[in-house]
Amino acid sequence: PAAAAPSGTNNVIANLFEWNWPSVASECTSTLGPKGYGYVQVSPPQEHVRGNQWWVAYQPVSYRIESRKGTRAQFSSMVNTCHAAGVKVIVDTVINHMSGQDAGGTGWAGSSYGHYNYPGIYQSQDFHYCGRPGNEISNYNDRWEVQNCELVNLSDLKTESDYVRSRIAAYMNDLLSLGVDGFRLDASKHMPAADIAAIKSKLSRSAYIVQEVIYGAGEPIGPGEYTGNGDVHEFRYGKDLARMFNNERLAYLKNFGEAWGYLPSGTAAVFVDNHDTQRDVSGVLTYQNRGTYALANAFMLAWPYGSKTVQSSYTFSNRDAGPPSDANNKTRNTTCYSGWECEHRWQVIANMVGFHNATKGAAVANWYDNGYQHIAFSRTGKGYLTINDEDGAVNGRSYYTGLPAGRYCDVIHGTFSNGSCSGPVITVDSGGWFAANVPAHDAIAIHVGAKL
Ligand code: LM2
Ligand code: CA
Repeated sequence: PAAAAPSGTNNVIANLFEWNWPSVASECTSTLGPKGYGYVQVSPPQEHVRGNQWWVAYQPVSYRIESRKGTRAQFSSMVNTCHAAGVKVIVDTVINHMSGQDAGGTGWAGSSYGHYNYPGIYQSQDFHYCGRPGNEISNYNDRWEVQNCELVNLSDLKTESDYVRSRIAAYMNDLLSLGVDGFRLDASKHMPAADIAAIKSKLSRSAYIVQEVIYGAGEPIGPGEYTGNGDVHEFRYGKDLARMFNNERLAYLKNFGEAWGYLPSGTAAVFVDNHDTQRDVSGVLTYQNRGTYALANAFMLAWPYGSKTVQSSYTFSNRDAGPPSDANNKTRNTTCYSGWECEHRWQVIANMVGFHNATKGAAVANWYDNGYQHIAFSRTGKGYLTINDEDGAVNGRSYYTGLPAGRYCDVIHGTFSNGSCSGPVITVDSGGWFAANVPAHDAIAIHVGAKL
């Protein structure tokens, strides 16, 4: 398949959900680049309907790059700044549909629109009218309906038409001209894979593609049929990982990945949560789970399956609420930990990005589990992680790492920089063993990129 996992050694994606462009730019320089993130995923940049909710961004009214997140000039400058920091940019791209209000109105940047009328872009003949009640998708067991009816009333583009495909490709080519490196294709399940392939063939150059196809048991449209176009999100991953932490056993993670019926690792894109699952899927681990969430991300970043995205969020109690700084519908800068959760900066998560980069390509070896919530494994010759999610500490145990002898920074509890470690140091002996105590619901991680 034409799939391409994000390239480069540093290929963890940080999804800075709802961050404005100037804030993304400064985060690339201050944190994402230095911590080893290879990509930032940004919210949809096109003009959208007005409103305070986060989801206005998922209702395009034109393809002008003018939105609550910032202007075209700010977007362009952000891409350049991130590139200078060694961080590539993936854009959340909304191409299945336009807006959802029946009434129409004026968009964020002043464009007027109707439900099936976007002057100069699309007219009524460019949309599907599926003829089912309210033109709405209701039966996910009906392939045709899922791709030709409307998702929550959003006017559904005729992606089989060459004009529509060309118009979408023109938008994506405009983004490519500004230097973007990849696209998250929103609502991919609602477009036939062949339509996405046709749009992709009109792009001016190659780009990373990750398609959002939510797995649903027994549904006719599955994530596997999209892998010819690029990566596909493996939604089972975050749900199953949460279930292991919440109700079952970490010991079962021994063969986590393809053996669980998932997509092939090379085309799978995974996360603990994303902006939708953190709101709408019960049981999924999110920032609200604090330490457990950090451990789940540590596991994801240490375990070689799929390409990984770290979600970065803001606190919410109402699922529709926009981000804190945007309460007055203004574009203000993001300030971490003041309503913005900034999970990508949490010590455990940010340091495990370094673990991921240092262990890339090394096979899992030396798996250990106690049958329940205490697990450990190495990435051959490069790193070692043990997670103790038992309710009690595990004391006085030795761990076989197979790592070169030496002194390693425990990157769960400390940060390695300029050759020193701000936390505990783990000593691996000449036989490849270390001894340490692991508190309840805690972990130890060491790798060759953080060796003293
Ligand atoms: C996606 N992937 O396929 C996004 O990840 C998801 O966040 C989007 O839904 C959805 N598809 C459409 O792009 C969000 C949000 C919805 C919201 C839509 C459109 O989860 O709640 O729908 O964006 O903004 C809202 C209202 C809904 C209303 C609709 C149209 O909640 O009740 O439908 O607007 O006015 C009548
Ligand atoms: Ca569609």
